[in-house]
Amino acid sequence: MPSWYEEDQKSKTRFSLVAKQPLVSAQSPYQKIDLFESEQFGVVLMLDGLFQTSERDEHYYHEMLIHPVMTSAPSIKRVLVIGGGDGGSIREVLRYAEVEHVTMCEIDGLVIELCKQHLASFNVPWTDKRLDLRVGDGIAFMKEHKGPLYDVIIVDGSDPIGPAEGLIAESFYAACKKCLSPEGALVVQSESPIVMRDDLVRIVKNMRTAFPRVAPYLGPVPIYPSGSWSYTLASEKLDPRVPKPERLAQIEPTAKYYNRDIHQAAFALPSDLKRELG
Ligand code: SPD
Repeated sequence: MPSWYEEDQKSKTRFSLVAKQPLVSAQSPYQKIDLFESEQFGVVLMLDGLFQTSERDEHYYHEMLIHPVMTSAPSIKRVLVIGGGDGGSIREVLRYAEVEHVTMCEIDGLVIELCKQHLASFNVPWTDKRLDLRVGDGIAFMKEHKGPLYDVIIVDGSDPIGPAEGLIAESFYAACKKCLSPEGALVVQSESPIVMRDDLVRIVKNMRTAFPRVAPYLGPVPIYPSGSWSYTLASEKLDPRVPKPERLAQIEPTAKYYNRDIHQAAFALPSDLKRELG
């Protein structure tokens, strides 16, 4: 009998992947963690019944979450990643020679440990000297942070249900702004523009309460509901559609999905979404 793993989206739609072999099913203090070897996407990570990442499609998500902001921000010396326990986001951030310091704050240490074991193919440079890895609540970290400001903040959170709901609140974006340098930029994953459009619209509206420039953009992620995903980049005045050639030159030769043309095209939005966002 094939074993199916199913993501139920608010009891309106279900998306499924068939497993060759279950690997782990664990309950951490924060969430249910499942890892399984799928037929088509290699090892897949699920949290609380929602697909997070897979060996075969992770590059679509991580390259598009990270590179538009990292190639366009004025400075990328100090970077903060909230969430991202599988390590794909910090791997992409650490590709840039200009990056001097990365803080990663992930709430669930068990996610990190299990991903190190079962998603070793992500090749995350966990021992890079520039990385300051913290296990803790990203919302509290942001509110309590008193140290040097960050040039870039990246929110690689789970879907905004339960504890992750705080990651899309107006107060969270205000806290991000306080931790950013005046020319800094924030980028967040902002859900499916098709089946979670209400969430995307709410995220953009909440970000606009803290930042004058808010730019959503799109890309494919095959294992996420609807296959189409959004990200939103916010700043005081950055035009994120213009990547810096010297940064692109560090990334394009090895990227699987991201390049300059994809970067620029990603900011083109469907007409109905443009109207909805106002
Ligand atoms: N529906 C999935 C949203 C997941 C966003 N985070 C994924 C973590 C990958 N690093």
